Amino acid sequence: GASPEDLKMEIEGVAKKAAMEAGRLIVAASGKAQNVETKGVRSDLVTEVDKACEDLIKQRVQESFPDHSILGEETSTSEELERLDATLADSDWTWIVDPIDGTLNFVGGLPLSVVSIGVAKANRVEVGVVFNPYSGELFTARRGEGAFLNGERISVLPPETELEDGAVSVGFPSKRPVRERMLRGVSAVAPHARTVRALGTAALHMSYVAAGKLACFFELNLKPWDVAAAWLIVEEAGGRVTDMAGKPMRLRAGPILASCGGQLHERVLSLLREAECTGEESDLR
Ligand code: 2AM
Ligand code: CA
Ligand code: CA
Ligand code: CA
Repeated sequence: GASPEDLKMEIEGVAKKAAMEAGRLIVAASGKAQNVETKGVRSDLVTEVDKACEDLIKQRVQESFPDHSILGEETSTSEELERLDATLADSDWTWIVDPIDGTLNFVGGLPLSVVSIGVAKANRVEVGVVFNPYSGELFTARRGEGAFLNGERISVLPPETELEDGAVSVGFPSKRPVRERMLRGVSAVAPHARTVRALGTAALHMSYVAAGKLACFFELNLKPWDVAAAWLIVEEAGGRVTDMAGKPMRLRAGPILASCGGQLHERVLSLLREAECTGEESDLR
């Protein structure tokens, strides 16, 4: 029979292929989406391409692993989300899929979106794949095996990196009160950083932290599919991922700080604490 390592390699192979297939749909339709719907908040959009990519990935998973579960942004119910930590406590493999991370960029025709596929067992992400179809950047990780960009080993910036020498990246949540809280955090951290970037995709920010291209990333109110894959990629690249109060990350996500670790992580946490930008339970709803 196949060893657990063989199974993880097989999962990674299927995830890579599915992400690259979805990536072709994304690039072909970038800036040309026809059916753009809002999901509650006016800036929270979904297109027929988000749905087509999610369907395609689900189909590829079902073909190869019919007994695996799938939690996708555009098809999961809020109940499935609430139960996430509990359902994954058993031994099921669960694919956590964001078919397009960066939908607002996709709709606006900005070439910055990725496909994010994290595959978890018993509450832990074991395989992570993030694919940027515009650049061809493919970030991958298997637990315990390191993190890779197009097959080359990557690592975060050295942990002794100072905030003054690091590029900070952030995202802006769609709900207004949460965005205002986020802006307080950005105001507190930005004056100390080398520079600040906001690329519109949490999974790409985190992957760039893993590759040492950005020192850190923080954002309130993220969802499991935004972070599952890149969480593992950052940790396998030697980085640190916590919530914005410094507590351990959970798969249900929420506020995230991903960084190269060390003093930079602690410094950003303390600036966020002073600015009262650490996330609240109500943000998750
Ligand atoms: P999306 O493009 O898949 O929706 C941008 O700041 C980041 O936040 C993106 O990763 C984006 O993912 C995510 N995002 C956008 N709207 C969100 C919402 N309502 N809740 C949680 N995350 C959201
Ligand atoms: Ca979305
Ligand atoms: Ca997303
Ligand atoms: Ca999405």
